[in-house]
Amino acid sequence: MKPVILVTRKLPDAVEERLRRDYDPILNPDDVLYSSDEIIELSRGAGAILPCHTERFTAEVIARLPDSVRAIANFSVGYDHVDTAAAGERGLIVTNTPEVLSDATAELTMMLMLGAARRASEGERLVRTREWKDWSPSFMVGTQVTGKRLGILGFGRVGRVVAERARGFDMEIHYNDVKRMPTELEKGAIYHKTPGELMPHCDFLTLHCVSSPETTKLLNADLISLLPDGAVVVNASRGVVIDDDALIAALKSGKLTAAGLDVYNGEPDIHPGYRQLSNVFLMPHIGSATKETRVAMGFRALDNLDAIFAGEEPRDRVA
Ligand code: 8YV
Repeated sequence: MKPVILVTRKLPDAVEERLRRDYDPILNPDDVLYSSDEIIELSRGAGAILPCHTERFTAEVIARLPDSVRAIANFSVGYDHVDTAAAGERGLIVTNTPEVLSDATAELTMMLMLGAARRASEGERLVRTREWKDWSPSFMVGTQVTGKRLGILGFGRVGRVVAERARGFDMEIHYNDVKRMPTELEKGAIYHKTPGELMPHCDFLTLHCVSSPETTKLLNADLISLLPDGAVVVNASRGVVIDDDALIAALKSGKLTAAGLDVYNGEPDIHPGYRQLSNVFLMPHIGSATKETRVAMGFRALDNLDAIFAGEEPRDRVA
């Protein structure tokens, strides 16, 4: 008998095809957003759950999962929506999908950087609303990206691909991470021991750290005050890394020129302050949203499930 897998969201056709071939999947063709109670109910008899970051597995939810569930194979690289300690205690295997989304997320990061620096939101609005009437040498003047210093907070897989792409814009790369990377991964990037030491070197700052108690509200008023005046901040990691009130205040005061954001505290119900600002370029959490990447994420989650049901150690085990 094929193992039963609860798939919480509608996945790409190729992924669902492979699911049907190798498993007995409970699919969600209408892509309904399930409540925790529904997930618990639907997973009765399932051997594993294949969720997205939209489903939260708190300690309480994990405790109520049916005994049949052996694994949570996430369709995401981030797994802050799963209480891994509670999962570990219960003997649940948890996996994620690293690497396959680094290129797509780095592309989106470049888009945020360029969009924020070159005032993409304002420009697009002017064209769409027919408010664009004229041209002048001072019209829609933004900040140049080429040749600037880029600070990368979190020099993991995504951060390093961003560095690679930014080198194409002749940017000077600076970074901070918990430890210094080997020279072959640094490729000339300049290491700073603490986030505070990194800040003064960032004409542009991009955040690529994982969500954790240590990184919650890491970019706060103190850290922002250490950035050069007029810096641009970009975030395609997790919203929790930013103290929204502090970022909004800095964007209002002119301390920061602009920001480009793809992820938010409480998304999709974001801090209302962002909507009022013209110097923010806002995207709806689409870092990994390319056809190629979404299929690769699904296949990677299935590779992990294949290993688990073959009694092997899955490649991307995080708990
Ligand atoms: C996904 C992400 O859209 O993988 C992640 O951690 O944030 C995004 O790329 C989402 O999480 C899919 O579940």
